[in-house]
Amino acid sequence: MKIDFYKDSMVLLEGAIENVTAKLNLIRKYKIAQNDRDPIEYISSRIKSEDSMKEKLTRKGLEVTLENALTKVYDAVGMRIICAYIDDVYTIVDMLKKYKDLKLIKEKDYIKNPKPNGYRSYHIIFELSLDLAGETHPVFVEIQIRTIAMDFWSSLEHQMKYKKDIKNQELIVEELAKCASEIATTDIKMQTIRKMINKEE
Ligand code: 0O2
Repeated sequence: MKIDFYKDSMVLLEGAIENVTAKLNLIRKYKIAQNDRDPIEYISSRIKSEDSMKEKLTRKGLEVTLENALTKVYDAVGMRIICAYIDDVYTIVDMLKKYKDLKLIKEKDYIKNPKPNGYRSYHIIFELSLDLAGETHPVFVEIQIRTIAMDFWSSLEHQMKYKKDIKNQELIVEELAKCASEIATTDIKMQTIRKMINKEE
């Protein structure tokens, strides 16, 4: 039997995405109004699928309940913000942290501290309080912020998770690690060139 994890909470999960998207659009407009660059290339969002949520709760040894899905796991709502440059990633992080109604729960800087496989991204989890029908509901939102190049790498690397019996897995892991490091170097070079062109700093 398929369990409807989210039930009536779907409206809150969708509301959280709309709320954070509105904040991000405001940041973009503010930066442009300041004669600065738009720091965001694009935003994507998803509500974790029921199957994926069920698998995650089970993997974490938690009972498969709506309560646990919404309070013990923080990525029922996931958002991804893709930036052109590394400094844009940190601009977004700083600006999001200024919102008083976003409570910082957890953050991980996998750009300064990449994972051993080469994964780079900034992860941040906020708790947002949404008022609905006279009640206040906490909703967690997991936000991943990274560059276009880091996202390109991450999409290909993520495919390995779902492919069984890959031939030459060791070689692929090694090659991906090399690509991650080349991408990191290129991201820094591109940012330096942009600063030179625009005579920044
Ligand atoms: P999916 O299918 O993308 O949703 P958590 O597992 O979230 O409870 P953890 O380990 O603290 O706890 O989370 P972390 O490190 O912040 O990673 C959460 C998400 O980041 C993952 O979600 C992936 O989307 C992404 N991620 C983390 N590490 C890697 C990596 O090495 N490669 C790629 N491609 N993505 C990564 P899920 O739920 O694991 O998967």
